[in-house]
Amino acid sequence: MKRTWWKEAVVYQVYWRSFLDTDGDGFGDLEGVIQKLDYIKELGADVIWLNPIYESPDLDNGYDIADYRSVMKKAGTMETWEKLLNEAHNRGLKFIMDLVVNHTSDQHPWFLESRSSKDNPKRDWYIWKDPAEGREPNNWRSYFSPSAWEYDSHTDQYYMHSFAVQQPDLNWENPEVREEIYSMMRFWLDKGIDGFRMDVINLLAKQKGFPDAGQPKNIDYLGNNPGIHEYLKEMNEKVLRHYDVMTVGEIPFVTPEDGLKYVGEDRHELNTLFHFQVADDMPSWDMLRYKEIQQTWYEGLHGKGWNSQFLNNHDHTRQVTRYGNDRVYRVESAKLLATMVHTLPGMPYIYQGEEIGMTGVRFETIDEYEDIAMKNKYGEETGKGRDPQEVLRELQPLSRDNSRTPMQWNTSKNAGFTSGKPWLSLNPNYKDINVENALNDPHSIFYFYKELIALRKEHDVMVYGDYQDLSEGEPYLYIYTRSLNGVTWLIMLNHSDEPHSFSLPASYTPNEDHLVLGNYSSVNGQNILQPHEARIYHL
Ligand code: TEU
Repeated sequence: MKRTWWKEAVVYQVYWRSFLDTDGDGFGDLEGVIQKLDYIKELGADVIWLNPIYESPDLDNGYDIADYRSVMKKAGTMETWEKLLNEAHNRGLKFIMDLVVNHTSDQHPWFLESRSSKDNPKRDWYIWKDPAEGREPNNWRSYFSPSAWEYDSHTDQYYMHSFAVQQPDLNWENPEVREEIYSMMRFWLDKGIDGFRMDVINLLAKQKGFPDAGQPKNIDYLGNNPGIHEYLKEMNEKVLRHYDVMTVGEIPFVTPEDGLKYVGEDRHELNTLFHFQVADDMPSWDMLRYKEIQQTWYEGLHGKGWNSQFLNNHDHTRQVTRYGNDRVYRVESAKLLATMVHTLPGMPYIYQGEEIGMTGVRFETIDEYEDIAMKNKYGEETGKGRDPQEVLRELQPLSRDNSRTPMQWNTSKNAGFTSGKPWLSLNPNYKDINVENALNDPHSIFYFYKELIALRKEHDVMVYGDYQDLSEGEPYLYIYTRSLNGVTWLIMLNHSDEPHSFSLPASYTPNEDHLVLGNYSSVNGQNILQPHEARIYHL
């Protein structure tokens, strides 16, 4: 496939509010990101993805935007943002921003106007419907609440919201809305950013006629509806293709077949995507399902479009806790998961703290949590009369706060994250797990990531190589090759707490001298993989 800079890149996601606080308000800030750019550079990442920094009431941590063209106070000022962009570019780092255009905050002036009267010129900028026999227009659920509709007594109509009540959906059918969004995108692109991560971008088009859903609990009716590709093609034509930038679409509920429609190189829509088959189908590790997902996406996109690889982000519990073993084999298993993500086909994403093996949390009471998705669900379930403790226990493992606790820099108070009161409690394990320790230990997870990233820079096979799974049906071992122009790499992973042996056809038997990277200091028997052992060979 055609070479491009972004295909070869490793992205580091900065959840700025939990990164580094420099003014003592308990929230990370843009100045904090500037101070840690050298750290990101040291790791070797190429691109920074910054979560939303726009003016916002901040009910959904910045995903409820009240002004697309200004910076929220907690984060800093436009001046600091510009300094951050410059400083990143000075270090050769690319910089992409979150684009959240399925919905705004209910405090956005557009929505305030829209709700003010039925004949307001902005009425049609959002999705308003009459009650159906005195009730919601249909039975759709939203992500964060039992109904996707909120009644507004002022005009006796409902508005639609795919997420919280405070996040009304924009009406993309309205050309004025689209032009306004395109102009806002140019505003940031003209400042010199290198692309966008596009929040739930496949939700923009709504089902025509807003019919009741057969299974109102499965909310996939919110996405991938007719019209979505016309919007994305228009966005590409009017905005994106005029800049040398990358785009990664957040695309829930998508199969490889439909995924190709978003990222096919001949389609001129997006460059790459996040699909959620792993996150949605695998509450915990499931080797067979994972291989199947990799296989079908590889076949679906091979030679035609580009994938992304990630196991966690600010919405999903930290990977070593959810998909590894953070109790007995934290270091080994963090390195194994890293090896996998960085050697499978697609762009690897690193979520801040992953590179030191940060783990999920378990707070004792609901009051210690901040995640609006979790809090709403807790209210909904306890409202049905369920036992609050039981509901809490049920929601803890996948609460979004698992990955949002502040970055653990050192052993000092609040892990060096803030001198004030942190907006979300720290994980108490910061005395052991922190950046300072990682940088002082040549065998740390951090340096393992650094090596993986450095290898990608030298070996095209990691980026462009063909993929072949040699371990289909095998429940613990994952063994596969990547091959390009006569070079073949063999990746061997034992995703389990027990040693496992394997046998490979002679042509795949590795020569011990050809070990490129491994997470155990010595190879213990050529045909046995230790618990959570990962090896990369050059055949
Ligand atoms: O998340 C959308 C979202 O909830 C999905 O990505 C979900 O994780 C996926 O479908 C798997 O089930 C985005 C943001 O990342 C999130 O933080 C926001 O709260 C949300 O959009 C609303 O803007």
